[in-house]
Amino acid sequence: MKIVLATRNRKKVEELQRAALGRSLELVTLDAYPDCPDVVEDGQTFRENAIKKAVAVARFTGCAALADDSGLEVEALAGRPGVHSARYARVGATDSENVARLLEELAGVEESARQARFVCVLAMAGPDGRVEIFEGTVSGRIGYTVTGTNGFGYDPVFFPEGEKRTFAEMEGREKDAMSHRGRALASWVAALDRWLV
Ligand code: ITT
Repeated sequence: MKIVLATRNRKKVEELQRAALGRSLELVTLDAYPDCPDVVEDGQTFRENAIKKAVAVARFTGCAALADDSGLEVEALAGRPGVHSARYARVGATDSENVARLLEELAGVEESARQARFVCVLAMAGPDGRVEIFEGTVSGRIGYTVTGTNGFGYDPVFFPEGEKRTFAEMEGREKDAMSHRGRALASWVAALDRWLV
């Protein structure tokens, strides 16, 4: 079965591809569709944005499409950056700019108040307009400094609950086993039978 990965984030692509390893799926990236228009992510929720991205790509390509909308919700910031995680510091921000802004906003916030969670919403859309949603979350806390070089985004400041290492200090597979995306992808894999034609 051919599925187009409806994301321009290469690190997400790596994580999505790992979940599909060993399964008879042909995962294609948007590199194969250079004219596919960018989707404006103006939804108020991860779910809205994920559906918008998946449906647009399925329509454009005529294939099933899998989109991922995800982000970090920090308790002390009333759930921010949330759906704005990718553009927290500014539109087009780099990961380090976003992380720097987060650490600045949390300066002086004590350890017990640094709880956060990552959320991942996957939307699978068919060219016929059918959509299915899969969600995953992981709780943890935000550290005080950047630690580790693996992963992407806020990984170097996120300690999953019960762990002494950030996601950026873990190998990809270790992160997958406990991450928001890993959990959403496990439900997606379990539902794939429903999509096979
Ligand atoms: P696409 O929309 O093209 O998929 P994007 O990076 O813009 O790519 P989002 O709008 O879903 O994707 O924003 C997700 C942001 O949330 C991402 O850029 C990171 O800053 C953060 N994020 C999501 N998952 C993460 C993870 O596993 N580790 C660290 N940060 C993550």
